[in-house]
Amino acid sequence: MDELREALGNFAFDGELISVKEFGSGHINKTYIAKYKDGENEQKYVVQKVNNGVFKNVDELMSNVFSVTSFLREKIRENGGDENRETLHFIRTIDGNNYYRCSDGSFYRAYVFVKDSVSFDFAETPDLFKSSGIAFGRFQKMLGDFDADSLYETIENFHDTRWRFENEFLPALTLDVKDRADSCKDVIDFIIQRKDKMGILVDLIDDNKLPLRVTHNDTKLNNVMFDEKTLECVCVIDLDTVMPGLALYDFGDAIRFGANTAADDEKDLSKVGINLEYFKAFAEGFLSECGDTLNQCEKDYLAFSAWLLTTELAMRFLTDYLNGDVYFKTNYSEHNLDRARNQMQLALSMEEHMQEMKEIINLI
Ligand code: ADP
Ligand code: GN1
Ligand code: MG
Repeated sequence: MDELREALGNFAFDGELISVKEFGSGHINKTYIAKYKDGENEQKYVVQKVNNGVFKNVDELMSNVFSVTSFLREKIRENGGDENRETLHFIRTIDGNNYYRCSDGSFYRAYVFVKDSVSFDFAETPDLFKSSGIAFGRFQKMLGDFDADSLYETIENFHDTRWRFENEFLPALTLDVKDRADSCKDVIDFIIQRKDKMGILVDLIDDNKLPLRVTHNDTKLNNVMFDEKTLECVCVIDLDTVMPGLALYDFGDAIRFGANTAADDEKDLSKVGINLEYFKAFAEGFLSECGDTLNQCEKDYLAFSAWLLTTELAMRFLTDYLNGDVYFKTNYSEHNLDRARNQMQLALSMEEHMQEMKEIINLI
């Protein structure tokens, strides 16, 4: 808490601090809401401790998010939108830096809380999920002419599933530092049996069939803020992994989170599966914004990408479980294994319904 107080004192916030509390359900950073009072006005700020184990180079990370948000602000203004609400608004430190380094070496950053907005861990209606599809599709479209070469790769090979298999999963399995491999043979076998399909998208990039674009890469439903009254999408947040990637990564990752019939750590696997109504709703929203910029190969692999990103995350959760839970935040010792099994079950359900998923896309 001392470091948090130290950080708060070093940002250029208006007014006096009234309260600060932990917030949100992200798996990576530690997020706080700080309320300030300036005369009659109350202002909420989001303050985050950046996970420096995950994001090794905070200068490069913050350079990316500042340049992307500056670019978006300009675009939103040109389109007649409200740039203070429709993209993240970062607060600099008193010294003018884009993050603060505490005396204990931890890193903090701050932004204005998107006014009158809420985020969701679960889409109660297909319409809400469709709206997140609009947000991510629009995000991608707006960044269509952003200079991809100016971005750093904040996490290397982030969605290179084959690279993760060879360089993360297999070494974790071989070392098995916590002696956990025997307890998760089902998921290990599931992953190994699907090894050959993991390289399909990266091979299509190498063959120049799939173009690299500036993409979000972490398109969970709770990375979109919605207007608390109208429930329309307002703003895409969590820009830490914005880097060159595939439109398919954004599509697939959003589906695996939002079109699961259960939460992504539900242990009762009979509740887990692909919700085709939600799949359709998201696809309609996403494609209504960026569909005309996608080439035929991208369209052909939309359904597959949902399967791939689900399988990739099953493997990432399993890898973290084998490594002793060093990457994702966990609430209990089997949490990562439960998540891995959940994603495995979802991927199996998608395998069963792949033809229907493809037909849904073809009819949009
Ligand atoms: P993580 O990388 O850990 O997922 P996020 O940046 O997604 O962290 O933030 C976690 C949660 O905090 C979000 O899901 C959202 O509910 C809330 N949040 C983050 N930034 C803002 C913001 N600018 N305005 C309002 N809420 C926010
Ligand atoms: C992490 O930060 P958050 O919770 O939005 C992760 C994603 C995973 C997701 C799984 C930088 O996202 O890649 O899909 O957890 N982000 C990073 O829930 O690894
Ligand atoms: Mg997040």
